[in-house]
Amino acid sequence: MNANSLPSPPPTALEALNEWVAEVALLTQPERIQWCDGSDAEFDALTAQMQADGTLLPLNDKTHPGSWLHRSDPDDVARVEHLTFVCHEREEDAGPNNHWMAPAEAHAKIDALFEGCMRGRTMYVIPYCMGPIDSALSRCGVEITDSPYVVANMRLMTRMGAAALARIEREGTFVRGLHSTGELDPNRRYIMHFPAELSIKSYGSGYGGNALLGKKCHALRIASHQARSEGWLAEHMLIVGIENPQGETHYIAAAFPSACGKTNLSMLIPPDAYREKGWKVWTVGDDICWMRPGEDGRLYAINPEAGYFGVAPGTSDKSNPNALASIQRNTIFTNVAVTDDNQPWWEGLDDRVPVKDWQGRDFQPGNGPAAHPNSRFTVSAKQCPSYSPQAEAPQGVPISAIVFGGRRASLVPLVFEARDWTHGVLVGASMGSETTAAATGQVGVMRRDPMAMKPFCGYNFADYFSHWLSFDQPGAKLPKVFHVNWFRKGDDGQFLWPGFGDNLRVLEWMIGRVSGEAGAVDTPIGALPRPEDLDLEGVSLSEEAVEELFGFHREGWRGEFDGIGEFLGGFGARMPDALHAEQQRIAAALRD
Ligand code: GTP
Ligand code: SPV
Ligand code: MN
Repeated sequence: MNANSLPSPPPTALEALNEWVAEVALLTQPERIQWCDGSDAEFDALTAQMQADGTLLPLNDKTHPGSWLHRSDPDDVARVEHLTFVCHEREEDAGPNNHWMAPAEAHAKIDALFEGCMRGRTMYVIPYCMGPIDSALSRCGVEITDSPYVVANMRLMTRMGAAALARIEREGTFVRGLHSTGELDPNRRYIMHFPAELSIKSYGSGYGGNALLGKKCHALRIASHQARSEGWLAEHMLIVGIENPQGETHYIAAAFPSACGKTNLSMLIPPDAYREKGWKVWTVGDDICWMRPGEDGRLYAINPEAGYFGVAPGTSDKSNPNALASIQRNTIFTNVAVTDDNQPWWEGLDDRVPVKDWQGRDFQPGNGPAAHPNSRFTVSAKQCPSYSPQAEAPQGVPISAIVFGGRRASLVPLVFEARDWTHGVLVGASMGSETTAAATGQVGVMRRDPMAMKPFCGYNFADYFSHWLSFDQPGAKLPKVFHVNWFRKGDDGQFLWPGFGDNLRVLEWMIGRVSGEAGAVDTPIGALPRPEDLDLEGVSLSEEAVEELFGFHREGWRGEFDGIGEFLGGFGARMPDALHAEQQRIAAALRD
């Protein structure tokens, strides 16, 4: 194909976009080019085509109308952090937290893979907007891909099509994302980011965060870098509204690493006693949060996404009824198992036994889990019963509290509060968590995952922490900062805290701290509630559980702070002095 066979006239007058599309077509040599308009007709045609070629398998039409199963290549089931690069001119701008390649080298390497890769295939051009179309906080991009599965997922996950294109034409700037599934060979796979160019190139994977470029690649890696120069924050956070019985809603943003409970917390159903009193929970976002200071000095947040790409295993009527209700129709399931009547199934859903596992083999327990541990559902956020009426508000929602948390089997209590913003930034910067199936590699290994952004920060963490610190300005009304751990385990290896809906008890305490009503005791690591400061009525906790969840263990924290000091030291002189000072202040208090 050559530039002469582009559709004429092209559907946009934006020269920069047409030129880029022509350039990519020249490189990748597609059979044809389809500009996506985001319409129902387009979606229906794509899903019909994928159903015909086996990319999508229809599910039980009575129980799950308009829903499909997609089985990805067994070697392509999660993000690939070791193949993900952040390509600044200077390595130190990417920082020790990223894999780095010089931009020229990275372009050469990945362009060689793109050469002719779309021969015989359709190249889709997807204009999309991250955030409400009419919000000043939103940012647009265009993804070019040869995967109809990516197009269908982008339709559910973003505001995609004509309205986005109109905004792009008005603004003139957009993030350029080029994607091809390629041969799905893990040895010919790269996810490359060029923050200075606002561009992304992804080759050789069709899965989730590797391929839906609006999500982690744009809305976190590129956006975090852009946010630094523009004075805002792009974070791996859910946004949830908690409405108390008086009808006041507090919005909380929470950063937990991948597969550590964001979707669940964002859709929480209050325990019965809370519901009866009138508590309500509203979902604004389940994975990504963009926020910036408003005129009143508070941080205002939007969810740049329009759908959920949620972890299936563990999702049930008990753990997350809102998610389960959301995915009864118009949902794409990826790598789940199926039952004998062709319903999607995963571990933790219920006690039925599936007939086919995620690879389409007859299910045999000896083959491992029936659903892949990182199997997911893709669904429009609008289908969530708790979808917040404020989720589309162009000005965003004001944030009352920021929460950090990870999977920590030991030491870290259920909840504590940072004493001020600088301490809060340290709490975020020193987050640790056990790895999960959301990325390839070993599961259950404790690593530092600052602000849940280890895989997603598009620049040097030291600069990122400085940027966070810079929000502490005169006139700023910053949220309080907390740390939670839903994953504390007892000697028997069982979770000590019931989690899920009962997490509202902890959020209520936070809101009480914000309004100055809830009690706590000061410790060197921050303010901890006593068990009586939380409403624990109806929760049965052993004495051991109470001691572990609410206790402060000085010895263990000394070791933890040594580790934190070493971690900060790994960034050299770039690490802000204020964070070193904060770490030293607490380490000294722990020695007293
Ligand atoms: P990503 O989409 O990868 O960013 O994950 P996430 O942070 O949204 O995690 P999600 O809410 O999907 O939860 C991941 C897993 O943790 C699921 O298997 C949940 O059932 C489990 N989980 C979530 N919340 C809790 C909790 O409060 N307690 C316990 N024990 N498990 C939880
Ligand atoms: C995560 O891993 O944090 C996800 C899934 O939300 S992915 O889109 O693959 O990044
Ligand atoms: Mn995530």
